[in-house]
Amino acid sequence: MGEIVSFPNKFWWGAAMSGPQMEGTEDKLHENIMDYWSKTQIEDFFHGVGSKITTDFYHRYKEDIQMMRSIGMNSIRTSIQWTRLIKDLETGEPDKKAVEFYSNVIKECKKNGIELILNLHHFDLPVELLQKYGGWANKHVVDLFVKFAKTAFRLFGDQVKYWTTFNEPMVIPEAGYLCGFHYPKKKNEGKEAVQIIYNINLASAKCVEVFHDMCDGEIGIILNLTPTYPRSNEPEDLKASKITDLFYNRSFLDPAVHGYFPEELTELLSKNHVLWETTPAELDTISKNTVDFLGVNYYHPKRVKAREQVLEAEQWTPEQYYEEYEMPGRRMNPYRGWEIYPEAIYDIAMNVKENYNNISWFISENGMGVEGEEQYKDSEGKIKDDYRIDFYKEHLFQLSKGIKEGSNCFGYHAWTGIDCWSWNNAYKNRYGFIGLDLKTQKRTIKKSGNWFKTVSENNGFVMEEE
Ligand code: BGP
Repeated sequence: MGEIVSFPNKFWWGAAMSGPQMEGTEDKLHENIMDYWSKTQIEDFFHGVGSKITTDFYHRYKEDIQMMRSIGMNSIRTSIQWTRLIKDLETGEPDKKAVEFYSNVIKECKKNGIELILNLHHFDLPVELLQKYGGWANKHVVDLFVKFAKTAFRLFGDQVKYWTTFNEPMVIPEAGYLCGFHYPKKKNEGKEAVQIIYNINLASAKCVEVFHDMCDGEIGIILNLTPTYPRSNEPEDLKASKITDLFYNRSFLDPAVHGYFPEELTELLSKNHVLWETTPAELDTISKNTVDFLGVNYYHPKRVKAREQVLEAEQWTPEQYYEEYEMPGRRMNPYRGWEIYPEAIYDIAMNVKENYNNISWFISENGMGVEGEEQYKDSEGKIKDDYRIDFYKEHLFQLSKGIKEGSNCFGYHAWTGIDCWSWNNAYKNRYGFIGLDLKTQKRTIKKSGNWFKTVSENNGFVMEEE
């Protein structure tokens, strides 16, 4: 007999997904940057699969929601696509067909007893706003986003209780403006990245403000908190780790929960002449409109060391303070190239408890993408993904430890329910509890899906001893 790993009453068991990765583009009046990128540079995408059809949730949402319910989910998150809901991006006027689609999704969740969490932005800026205004670097785009949010709240705010403003906002400047792996694929554009961080924080706070004026529910933000660990306790490594944490985690976490940016961060940016443009009125909005709850996406830690060589870059970039550190003996998921380190979930739980007012929070994404899962199919076509079950058990074990020590966590959402499209990896790595045959769109529950049902029903599981 092993250890019983249990969770609080009414715990959310479910999964996250997003509009751009699930729906397909049919009937959309606008393209987001991911649609545009995959249309114009399809060679960037694994096996040339773009966003056109993806998992066809636009047509199959009923079957999909029922299937997710059948494997024990009591809650799911998806996103409303700005490029689908809004007909006129300048006024925020909605499109009729889109309203019907999202109303139907909400209804189907209700019918199945599923708590639906609606997110407003999942990397899916309308490409026109990038081309016309320079995207998130421009505060006019912030105002247009708030118009979209208002439309969504007006239409669905009385039917959906839990909302989130952004999914992993840090990925927008990091992947799009510093590292160049998401569209618009810019590199080392430090100043622009910094302004984007600020503008998105402002957009999120403005949405929180209008939400509370218009609706009775709760609104949060989903952050990819990537705990940062230094190579050693030497002062240079500690400094590298501190700056990395300030920039990649705390630049969103502190304003979202405390209502202000960390002083050490603004000092550093200011010293380097890259501090964002701001006004006292905007800072006031940020300080008065903190989130009601927090979603935390966790996949892997970030290990860093002090730079061994000076970084030659034309512009300021946070990378000049650290280098990635490959810890000897680290466990890897070779398909995604991410380290597996479940203990970080416990560290996140303690950090939220001790430094962020023990705000109520949930794991909003956690998962393991694996390539070539067909090789694990049994004779009936079921994928025996024991590696995924082990991955989840280890992470849940750490989470339960944090909860036992008082961290205010109310749920666990995996990434993801049904295999879905990914940003340039397309369908390479599969994450779902439910497998997808891309040719036929047939869905088949994996072994992990059946396992998840038992975990949800028992509100826990037994962790066998090694
Ligand atoms: C998160 C995103 C998801 C999802 C997931 C898996 O960062 O919020 O949208 O894609 O990561 O990552 P990937 O698809 O890159 O393998």
